[in-house]
Amino acid sequence: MTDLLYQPKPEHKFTFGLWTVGNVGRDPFGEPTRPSVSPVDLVKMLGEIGAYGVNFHDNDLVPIDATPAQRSRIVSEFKRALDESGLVVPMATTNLFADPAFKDGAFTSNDPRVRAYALQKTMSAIDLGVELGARFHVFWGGREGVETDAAKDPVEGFKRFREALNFLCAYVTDQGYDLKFALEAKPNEPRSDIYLPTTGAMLGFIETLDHPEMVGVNPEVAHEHMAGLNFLHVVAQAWDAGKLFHIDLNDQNYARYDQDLRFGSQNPKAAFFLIKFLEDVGYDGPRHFDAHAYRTEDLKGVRDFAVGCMRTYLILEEKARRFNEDAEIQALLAEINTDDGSTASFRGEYSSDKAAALKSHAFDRVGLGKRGMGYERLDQLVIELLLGVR
Ligand code: GCO
Ligand code: MN
Ligand code: MN
Repeated sequence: MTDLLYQPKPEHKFTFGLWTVGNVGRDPFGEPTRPSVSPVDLVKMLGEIGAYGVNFHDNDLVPIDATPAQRSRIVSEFKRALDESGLVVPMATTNLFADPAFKDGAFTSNDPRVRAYALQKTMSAIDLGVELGARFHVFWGGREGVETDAAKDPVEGFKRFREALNFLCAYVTDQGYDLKFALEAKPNEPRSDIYLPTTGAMLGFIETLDHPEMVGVNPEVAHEHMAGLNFLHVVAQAWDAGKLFHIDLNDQNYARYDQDLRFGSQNPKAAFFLIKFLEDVGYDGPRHFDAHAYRTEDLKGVRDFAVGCMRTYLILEEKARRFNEDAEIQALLAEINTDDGSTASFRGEYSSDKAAALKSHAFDRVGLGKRGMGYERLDQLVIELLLGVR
């Protein structure tokens, strides 16, 4: 019964990257603990568990040194697998971090040949994504940063990144592609410091581009938690700016290395408010899980991990519905937001009369300070809802 209720289906728009369910369990201290699975088999598995789509970096699908003939064989096999499983490709991205050529960054590398190669590689990755139906291209600049500020002037870094994005926006327009860019911020890992470290920084940067309307953000839970931020607030700002093009869902202990934990497994309360927000505002983009199974898991554990991400989303969605329908919670919220009407004439547009009236209004400051807000009771109701006794 419960299983049927939280059964992931394509209509839920759950997506996974090839690199997430394909993660082999390598870490900086140890070799892979799982066999590598082909993109075709990963697609098959995702279809079986009810996912909607699959995303990839260019080289998750086509090896960096593949010949044109190999590329076309791989792409047609992949297309067949997509057709058979009913999966779509909503997003693609470029691997601009794995190859040693990118050790000093891609678009911001100090070597102009690397910067040109990064543009070339990204144009090809865009072509590949579009060929498979992608509507978004994500830019995660994992190596666009430094270990030492002696190496680069950050303003020069922003300028190079801006030039690259302007060039690529123009390329997309020139090709007639229906494609948008989503910038993904991360404060560190693999570089000591990555430029434009938060989604907020990206939102500011986007407005300096030639075509800001083509560019939005792809915020990731773990990345903002690594920066010590409240992810809901980050997402809300992106949404408010009309820039929430895509989202990377996972989980992360605030004070640790980049963990990529199963969605909702570390901070279920924060995950609840996030899902409540996405559902309340009507976000209709893909729900992409950018996480991976614990290194302790075999392939069965990878499947458990992927199903777990989706089930937790659906369970939290159900909790959000119950929050919205809970009479006690809603009455409390109404009470908290009560308006005695005494300040109505001060609201809205500025006028000098309004300003003068407001300046001379007598407020009961001491009385205002005495009011209890009732948030303890409200939050306890949320906790009881989440813990399943409500
Ligand atoms: C990370 C990032 C990546 C990106 C991916 C898509 O921490 O490694 O989250 O997984 O999301 O490269 O651009
Ligand atoms: Mn990440
Ligand atoms: Mn990510």
